[in-house]
Amino acid sequence: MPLRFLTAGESHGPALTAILEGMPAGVPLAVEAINHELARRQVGYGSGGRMKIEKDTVRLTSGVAVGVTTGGPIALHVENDDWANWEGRQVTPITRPRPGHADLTGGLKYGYNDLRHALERASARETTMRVAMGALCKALLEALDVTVGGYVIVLGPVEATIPARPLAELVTLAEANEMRCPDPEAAEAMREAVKAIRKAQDTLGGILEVVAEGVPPGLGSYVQWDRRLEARLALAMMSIQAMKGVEIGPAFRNATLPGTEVHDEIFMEGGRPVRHSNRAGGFEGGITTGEPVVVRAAMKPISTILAGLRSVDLATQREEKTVYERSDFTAVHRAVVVAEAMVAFVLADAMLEKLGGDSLGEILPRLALLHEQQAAWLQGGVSSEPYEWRVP
Ligand code: EPS
Repeated sequence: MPLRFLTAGESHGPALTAILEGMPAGVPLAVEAINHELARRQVGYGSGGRMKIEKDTVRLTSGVAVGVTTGGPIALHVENDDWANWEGRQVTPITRPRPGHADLTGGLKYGYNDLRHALERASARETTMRVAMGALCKALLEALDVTVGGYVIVLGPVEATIPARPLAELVTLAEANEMRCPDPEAAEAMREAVKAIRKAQDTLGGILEVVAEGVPPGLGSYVQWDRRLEARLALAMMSIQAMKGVEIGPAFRNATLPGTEVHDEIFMEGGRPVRHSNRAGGFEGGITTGEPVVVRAAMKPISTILAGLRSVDLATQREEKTVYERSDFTAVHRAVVVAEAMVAFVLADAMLEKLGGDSLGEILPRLALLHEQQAAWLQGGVSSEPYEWRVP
């Protein structure tokens, strides 16, 4: 795996850290672009009080010089502004695990005497660093003509109708409202649903979609289970806090239809094979087809619930309702930015694996050559001449 990253930090600790290793040299990088992504992750109707405290901005301390990457590990640092409210504070231990959160499983696993330690690291605060890291991957992808964008398609009971438009237009539509949904009518209904759920002291989940355009055919492989790029995308999506389901394209709907209505037929146009549909979500045999990559993820409702849920107090051994400190009512719109970052990471990694190279200058001609070779193969790489099958 050419690219890898680690994050560190607690939700209410002093700061968050990430290291991205394997980025080639010579990739233009603007701190403003990273901060722009961080700011996108912070907005969405139905956020709790924490987002009013934080103003996430990144400090790059390694791997970048004079606006371009050096090829060295890139270290990223974001301060938690909320730390000022926690440092030296007398904290009440959390003794009633919230159903759906990592409180009970974390406690059982690590033997904490305060369940707070589980939430500190399990918290989606960590996704700040995924987004900062993902902005670096997006910069590499941009240089390779790959665009990644996302939006909300379902929020609680509201399902959007996504217009058949290019990704850039869908993203512009989505970014124009607080629900990050490209269907303005559905966005309004989603907003109302969040308003109602807030009043009911409850929470909502939903489904988001991330699309990548410009991905060349031939990334990933069927030859080994862990080289199927779809599988790597699924891992990346499922690694995001609160995600409980993933599909490539409309996979779950495809499962209900006959094959003739699912598979994307191939036509010859302008001397090359083309598709008129992309129900495969950009993959066949674990390999990219050259059509847009489409990944969807289902997010469960936030598990910190104002009305409380039935649980047990592990200090008294009695059944009690959970205690509410502070949280979001929904975070699907904000999770879109995190999902984009993870898709960007997987695709940047797959591009580097396919193309190799230590600098952008080395990689760009390899990408041009890949396109040339694929075009040449389509024109004469396959022969109808019979031959004798042997295993030497
Ligand atoms: C989170 C709980 C909330 C969210 C947090 C994730 O934080 P707090 O407990 O401080 O109110 O705001 O998300 C973020 C801080 C963030 O940056 O997205 C949780 O328990 O997972």
